[in-house]
Amino acid sequence: MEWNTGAVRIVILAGGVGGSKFVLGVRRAYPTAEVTVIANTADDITLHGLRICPDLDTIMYTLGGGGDPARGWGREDESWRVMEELASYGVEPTWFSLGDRDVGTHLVRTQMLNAGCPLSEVTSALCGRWLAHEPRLRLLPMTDDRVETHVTIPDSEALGQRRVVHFQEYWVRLQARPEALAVTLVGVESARPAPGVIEALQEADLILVAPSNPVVSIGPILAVPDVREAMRRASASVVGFAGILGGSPVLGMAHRLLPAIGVDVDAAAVGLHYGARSRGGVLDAWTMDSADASSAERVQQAGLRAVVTDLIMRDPATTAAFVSYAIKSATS
Ligand code: FO1
Repeated sequence: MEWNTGAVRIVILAGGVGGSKFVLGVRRAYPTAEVTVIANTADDITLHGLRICPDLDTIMYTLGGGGDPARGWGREDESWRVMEELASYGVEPTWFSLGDRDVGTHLVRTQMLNAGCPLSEVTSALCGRWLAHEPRLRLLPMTDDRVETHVTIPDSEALGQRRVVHFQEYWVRLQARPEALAVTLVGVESARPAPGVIEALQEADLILVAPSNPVVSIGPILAVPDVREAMRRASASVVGFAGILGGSPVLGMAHRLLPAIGVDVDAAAVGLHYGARSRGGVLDAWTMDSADASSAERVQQAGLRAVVTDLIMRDPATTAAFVSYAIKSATS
């Protein structure tokens, strides 16, 4: 299929920081495509009375040109006066830094949620500001229902005991240092796909799984009931991209979480974890970096088309290059 003609419909499953870079590349590679991003919401957290949606905001800010390129999350040209005031009041937690401009987003979202607006409507309203210049780009939360990733870790106070922390505490306050004994997606069993999610997957010409964290970014999206089934039934080709390169994550800390779900920190292992549609999984093709070329055979034997290329997302043009190469290779 010629992907660069007219309104090809591309659906991307993505997390936050890595996901945003990937979406920028897809947008660059297919400027005329209708792109729907289905974003992870299990990172979401309520702090200081505000509902914070890191992956939605990171994608929204990055695609909208308002993100901080150095941090990869939050707003550019940020200030931290609100956090300074909270700290002066001795209010906890201070380990999760909310920039003053970012607080504006959380105030609008929290106000709309409290007025009864579902998260998908809130997201659409916020994107009215950020993505007005991108009419062919739609950002959907995976679900409007509350799902939160919790991590079980050893209790440093009581030997042999365990305790459970919110993903953000594990990731930001604890810097993913403790061993992740288990990862639980609280509420996912009763979550329903957000409006438009299933339809987008059914109508897609191409479905892409971004090189986001397989455990806490892509995992929750696939765990929302009916999403896996919609991907397996989709008429589109489903192409996944490894975020692990040569045995370690390109960015983030997937290596601290993959062991908790019994998956090796290895590009091929993640592809096999998602699985080939012909074997009950969700992928048709799995793209790995040249550093993992030796694993291509193993990926093919698992029923997947193995694509090997340079997967480092240095900038949108580089990402666009490997995305279009992978899609041509996977669908020809
Ligand atoms: N990451 C950090 O490492 N430290 C922070 O203080 C922090 C604050 C923060 C605030 C809003 C937001 O949207 C994201 C934020 N992040 C922070 C990043 C966040 O933990 C990650 O983007 C995702 O949750 C993981 O993909």
